[in-house]
Amino acid sequence: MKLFFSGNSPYARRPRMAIREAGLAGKVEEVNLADPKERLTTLLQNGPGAKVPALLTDDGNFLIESLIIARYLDEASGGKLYPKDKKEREVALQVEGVASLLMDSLFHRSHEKRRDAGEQSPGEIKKEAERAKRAYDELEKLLPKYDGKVHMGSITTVASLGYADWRHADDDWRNGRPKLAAWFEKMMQRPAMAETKPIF
Ligand SMILES: N[C@@H](CCC(=O)N[C@@H](CS)C(=O)NCC(=O)O)C(=O)O
Repeated sequence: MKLFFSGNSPYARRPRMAIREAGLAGKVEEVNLADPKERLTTLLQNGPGAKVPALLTDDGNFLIESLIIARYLDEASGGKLYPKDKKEREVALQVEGVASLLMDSLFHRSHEKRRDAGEQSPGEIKKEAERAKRAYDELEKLLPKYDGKVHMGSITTVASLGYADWRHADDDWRNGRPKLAAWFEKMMQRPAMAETKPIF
């Protein structure tokens, strides 16, 4: 398998951490499409999206969308990325949903903030900032349910919070959320998280 990614993409970091945590590192070649031109050409040769991450399977199928790729990697690893227990699996999905919501919201706001001043929508920026705040609060509240677990819920949470540190440092998400802050520092000790940390 080949995983196409680019530097600090939080969407690509999600499968990159998953590959390491699921013991698939020897089976997946990671291809860093650092050059924007090369990235566009390579991705468009294989599909319509031109976004990372994308996974080329051993059978030659080109999978896009990080949630689909996570599902595929879970199957490829014999189910290492979600708990087997039904109740715990539900919690993993609940956390993954909130962390995905946060990632989309942070990403959208970051793009909006980088548009020319005349093109920005202050209303959109405010709406997404409020949504992100609610998601940070929910991840703090849910923490007792996923503390100490490594699954796609906790992996996606690390990807989203790491992206917040890079693009939305002003959110100061640790402030008032001490359990989430301590949990994040602990998770960052894991090789899968440390090796894929955004560089900024
Ligand atoms: N919904 C997609 C989002 C992926 C995405 O937006 N990736 C960004 C990098 S973080 C990208 O490749 N953007 C290129 C573009 O918008 O042309 C997923 O979950 O994989």
